[in-house]
Amino acid sequence: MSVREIIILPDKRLRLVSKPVGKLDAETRKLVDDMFATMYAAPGIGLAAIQVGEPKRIITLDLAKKDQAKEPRVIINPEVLWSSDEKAKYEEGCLSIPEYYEEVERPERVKVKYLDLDGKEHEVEAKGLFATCLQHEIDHISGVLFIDHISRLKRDRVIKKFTKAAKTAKKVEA
Ligand code: K1U
Ligand code: ZN
Repeated sequence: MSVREIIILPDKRLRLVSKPVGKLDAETRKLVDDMFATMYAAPGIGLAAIQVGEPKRIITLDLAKKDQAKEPRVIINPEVLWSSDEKAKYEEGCLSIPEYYEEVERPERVKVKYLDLDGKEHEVEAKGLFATCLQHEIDHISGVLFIDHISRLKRDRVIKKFTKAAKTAKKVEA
């Protein structure tokens, strides 16, 4: 199991639409293991494969609290079957936009169909933080970031800040 590097805004790969996973083979299992290692090390409660540079429709989640046993979930090729009209607001963060948090409004509940690592199909109705996190990760595999759900002014400001930081880091490297 390896902790991989998480790609950071404004990396263009974050805007890719990830491809469905075909074979659930040893390579897929290794990627999922690495995603959990990366997510727990960050630490985070969710991760999409594209955040470690792999444009595949794979998500890992674990919403267990610090003092609770781990509850790892793997969500492959998710499809949103239904979203509630009722909305909920949650202050979101993103491992690809470190130390930036903003309130986002999304459907309060969603019904999602997905495959597990054995290729078994599941349907889950999520609410609360689970629904928020699931939608945030499904956005990632469609090239959408949580900052796309906030005002243009705030989004432009955060993109500018991270673009400047990336340029400075490149200069220091050279
Ligand atoms: O996809 C990601 O970038 C991971 C992100 C998921 C997420 C968080 C909050 C709302 C929606 C989606 C994170 O995990 S950010 C870190 C975080 O929220 C957290 C980290 C440790 C403990 C508890 C929360
Ligand atoms: Zn994110």
